[in-house]
Amino acid sequence: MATKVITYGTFDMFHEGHRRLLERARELGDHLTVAVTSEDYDATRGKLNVQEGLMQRIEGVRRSGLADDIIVEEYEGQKLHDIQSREIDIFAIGSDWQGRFDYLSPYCQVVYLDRTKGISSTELRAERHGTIRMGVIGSGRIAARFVPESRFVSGVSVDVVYSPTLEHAQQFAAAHELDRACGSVEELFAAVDAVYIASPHGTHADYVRAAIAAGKHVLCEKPLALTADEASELFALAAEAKVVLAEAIKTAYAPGFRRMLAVAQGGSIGQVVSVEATFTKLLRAGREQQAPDGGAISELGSYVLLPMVKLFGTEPAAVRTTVFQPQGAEVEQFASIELRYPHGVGTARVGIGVKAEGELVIAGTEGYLYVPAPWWLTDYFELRFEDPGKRERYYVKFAGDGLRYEIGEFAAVIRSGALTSYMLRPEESIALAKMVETARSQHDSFGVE
Ligand code: C2G
Repeated sequence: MATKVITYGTFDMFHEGHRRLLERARELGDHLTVAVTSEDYDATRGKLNVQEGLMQRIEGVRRSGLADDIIVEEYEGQKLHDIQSREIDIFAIGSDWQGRFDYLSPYCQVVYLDRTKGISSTELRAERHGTIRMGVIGSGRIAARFVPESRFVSGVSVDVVYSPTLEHAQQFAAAHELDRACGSVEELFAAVDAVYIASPHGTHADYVRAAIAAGKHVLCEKPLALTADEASELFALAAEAKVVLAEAIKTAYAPGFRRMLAVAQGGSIGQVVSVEATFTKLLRAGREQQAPDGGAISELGSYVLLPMVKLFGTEPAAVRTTVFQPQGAEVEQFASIELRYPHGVGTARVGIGVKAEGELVIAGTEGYLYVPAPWWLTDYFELRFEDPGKRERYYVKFAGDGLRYEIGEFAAVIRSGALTSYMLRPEESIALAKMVETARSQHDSFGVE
């Protein structure tokens, strides 16, 4: 009896990594079925930036000459159906999915094939079909979430990492199947088109300057800079060098948050008068608890100030901050930032040693918009009115942990040749830096005596 193998994928801009995967899948048996994802299915599973239509992607697979049969994957759960109805013996998939398809093992053999590392760096530039090669600076908590999320963005390939401690970079590269760990930033710059900076706050600006000087596009974790002057300088450098500089405030790029802003601005709640946003995280020990760059404001301020900037603008008439810093703590644990604008007020609360309800309330002259915690991962919100029976509910997909949306927009902006994104404009990032700087300077704390 012939051994039947099946594999699944988007196969956008069919490349060397895809070809090698199909070759090895084929060698596992006598007959290979390749299932190509439909546009709808990619949308529901949160795959972003797919460049080619279904027909073109099928054509790419067909031209490889490696598939005996090509089918379309249209819905969640289809794999189980295909395997049973087609009497499949082996399900093969790349190792970036390690463990994720073990649930199929009662029905067939599940094989994870090593993904091709650094595929885009081994191909000639012209042959890369516009794949954007990215490198990661930093190997900590956020960097670790970035790599798996990047795999959901078609046309982006994260292949290299740099960390001042080479051993950490090597461990990171091994854990995330990257091509290599770099011993210097220069080595990293030489291997990529763009960088993601996920290093400690105080080091962001220097890495951004170095990356821009090397002609690389930059996606930098928030806060991009801790002062408005520094943020302005960095955006000016990027504009001059004609590279994209984007601040990675993931909420700004999330479909639910953008939808929520559009509803708030669309007049359903009348004129917006008040915005209240809270974000707290219990971060016991670590860099966030250390002076001079840690503290609730620098850690979380960009998130809670974002809706203010989006709804009221970049220039508050006044900012007033009250912070709580217990004796013995190096940095503030909680802060309440009040902003006055010509047409409204904002209240932003942040905490790294305090837990509170992380909700967002946008009050207008006709009603209010309520986003339950965690509002910064917006996937649901409600419109509420004087009449409690009148309520409108909105559900918006938020896939994975949401980093893919900022990566997707960053790549789309690079590809389009534009240098900035309307989702978070340079002047908005600069305004956020200014608010964070002002709030931190108003550190007349009351604490435990
Ligand atoms: N792949 C690889 N090496 C690369 C890139 C991709 O081995 N450098 C593999 C992937 O692991 C996958 C296949 O090529 O097995 C297709 O990759 P994609 O087109 O990115 O599709 P993917 O999102 O992995 O879809 O139902 C869909 C499947 O779950 C996988």
